[in-house]
Amino acid sequence: MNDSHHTPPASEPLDPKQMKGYLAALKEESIPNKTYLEEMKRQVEIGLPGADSIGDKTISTFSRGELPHYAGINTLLKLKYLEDVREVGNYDVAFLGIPFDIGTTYRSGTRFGPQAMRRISALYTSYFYELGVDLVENVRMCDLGDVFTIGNIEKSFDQVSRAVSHVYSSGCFPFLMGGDHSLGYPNVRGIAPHVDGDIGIIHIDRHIDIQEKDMDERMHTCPWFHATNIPNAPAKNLVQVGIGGWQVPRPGVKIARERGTNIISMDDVDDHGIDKVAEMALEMAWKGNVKAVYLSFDIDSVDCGFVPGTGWPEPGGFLPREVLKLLKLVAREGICAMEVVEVSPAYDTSDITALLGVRAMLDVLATMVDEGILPRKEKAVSDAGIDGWKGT
Ligand SMILES: [Mn+2]
Repeated sequence: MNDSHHTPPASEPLDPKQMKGYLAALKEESIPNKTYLEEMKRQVEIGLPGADSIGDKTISTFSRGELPHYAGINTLLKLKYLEDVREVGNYDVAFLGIPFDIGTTYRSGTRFGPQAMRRISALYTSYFYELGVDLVENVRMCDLGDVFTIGNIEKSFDQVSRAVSHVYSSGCFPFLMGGDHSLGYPNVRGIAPHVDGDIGIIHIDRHIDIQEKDMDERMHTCPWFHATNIPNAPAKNLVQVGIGGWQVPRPGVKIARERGTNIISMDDVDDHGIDKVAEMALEMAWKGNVKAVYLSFDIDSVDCGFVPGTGWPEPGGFLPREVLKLLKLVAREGICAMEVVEVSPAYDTSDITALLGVRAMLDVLATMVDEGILPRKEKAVSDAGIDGWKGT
């Protein structure tokens, strides 16, 4: 018999009972549904019992909750709209819109990003299959509405830092829905003064976003120059992942080099894979006296074929599945806040860009719930509250 033609030994057959898909189905049984049942009851109370001809008695006459997914008024995940922001400390997690796009340098429209994410979030439930987490059973969440931004970059930055500072110092975890990427600066400025130590930044993007000014203003090409001027946000703890292509301005590259930020390009991701890159990014972001890591997710870090709804689309970025994995690996170590920026619905197709923005936030949230990081056990260190950011 000719050895070169022998059939290789069959690999071990996979055990269906050890597949993650099967194990996740088992885990579902152990998730409580107390909040869900209470909520169904409440909906029938306030929405009135349904018509006699309807057999399912959880159906109300007026739609007042998750169902039908095509009905209702869309806050994020149809969560409670928290009108009185003074109550935000009663919640573990707040989704806050920042409708701001005058920092854009090409296509505008990200001021409608928060609305687009809220609208498409209606098709999600609060249960995440893979992790076996049902958010409503574990964390108190609200939609805090939007920051009042105006047609002036610097004054809007002040409004944004004030709002973010208020949410963060209340002990509530902020998900910040942009808006353009210039928001990275006022967002970090609202949080950094409340951190007892340094703050690291993991910045996922195709663009380097660290020049001082662009067309004489602090545009969306500039957030990290100004954020890393904050005394406890050192550039050595800024990690920029996914950078590359033809839209990386040389003035920004010069600053990144001078300040010694950590740059992991898409080629590096290709060479080393998501797990290794996540490990490196976490190590660099948390190095030294860092007590909190801020996560900045620019939707345009994903290949433009998946995210048409953005201002500076660039081919060759992450696949959605890759970036979701990266985000979850970062979230597993705990972050202090997350922003999703550059969703621009006017250029979107079937809401897919906004949908990925929502997905990114919810995957990060579910991961932190699964890890026991949320609900947060302690409030921010500084009680300085809404004007705490003025300390820097
Ligand atoms: Mn970008």
